[in-house]
Formats: sequence, structure tokens, C-alpha cells
Amino acid sequence: MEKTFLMVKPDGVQRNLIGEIMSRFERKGFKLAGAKLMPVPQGLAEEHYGEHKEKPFFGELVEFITSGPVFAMVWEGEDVIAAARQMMGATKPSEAAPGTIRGDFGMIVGKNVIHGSDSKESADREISLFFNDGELVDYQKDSLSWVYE
Ligand code: DAT
Ligand code: MG
Repeated sequence: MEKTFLMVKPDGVQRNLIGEIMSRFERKGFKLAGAKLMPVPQGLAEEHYGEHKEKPFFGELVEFITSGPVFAMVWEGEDVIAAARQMMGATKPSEAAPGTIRGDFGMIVGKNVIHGSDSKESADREISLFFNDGELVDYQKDSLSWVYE
């Protein structure tokens, strides 16, 4: 089953949105494989956002993601990477559809509440950056027979 890395950013944690966001993914039918509240050290932030290091907003992005704890999660499901991106909404909250996380809870691109992997490669990379193998749990979830055929 495909896995994705999702992270409630410091603004979402401060604004008490962890439960709301996890609830959306749970109700959708994703299966939780791991989760933790954690600070993001400078080096991890720079590596995680490495693809943006030449962008003018890189400094602010790293400063923001290290400004308070994040809630890091790994969720599993069929096409879960794309499904989670749909549920997050567009990068700019002003362009994110109502009903999406960024559309419902965000106002500006610099505080857009949630991160999610955008491809299989980034999911694998980000999961291994934030989680050790021992922190991911593989278990049977019988209710999934009511989610899938
Ligand atoms: P996403 O988070 O939707 O994958 P991204 O990978 O293009 O978007 O950018 C990573 C983060 O960087 C994004 O969530 C918010 C910030 N960001 C992106 N574009 C920006 C911009 N034009 N100005 C300021 N911050 C920006
Ligand atoms: Mg991205």
C-alpha cells in the first residue's frame, strides 16, 4: 500500500488543528502508520525543503517550519499521495477550494497549515527524513474491508 508523509505545520499546531486534520484523514479511509509531535531542527528543515533552496522565500520557509513544533504523520492507502494533496488544497490558501484543509483554515502562502508529499519519490525521502523504521507500525485494520473491495 502506498504511503505519504503529511505534517501539520507550526501554525496548525498553535491553532489547535491537529485533531481536525487527523480526523479528516481518518474519516476518508487512510490508515495511520506513525505520528509524532516534534520540533524541526534547522538541518532537517533545510534538507526537507532542499528543492526550494534557490527560491527567494527559502529563508522564511525554514524559519517558519522551525518556529514551533510540527505534527509529523505517515498515512497509508490506495493513491494516498494524490488523495492527500487533493484534501490539502492548493499551495496558496487564496486559491485552495473550500472543503480543503488550506481552503478552510489558511489565509496566506507563508502559513498554509499543512505539508504533504507530492510524489512517490518525495514521500519515500520525507518519510525516511522524519521517521525511523521502528516508529512506523504495520498492523491489521479490519474496518478497511468497509473502505476497499
Ligand atoms: P506545497 O507545500 O503545496 O507542496 P511547494 O512545495 O511549492 O508547495 O512550496 C513549499 C512551501 O513553500 C509552501 O507550502 C509554502 C512555501 N511557498 C511556496 N511558494 C511560496 C511563495 N511564492 N512565497 C512564499 N512562500 C511560498
Ligand atoms: Mg511541495
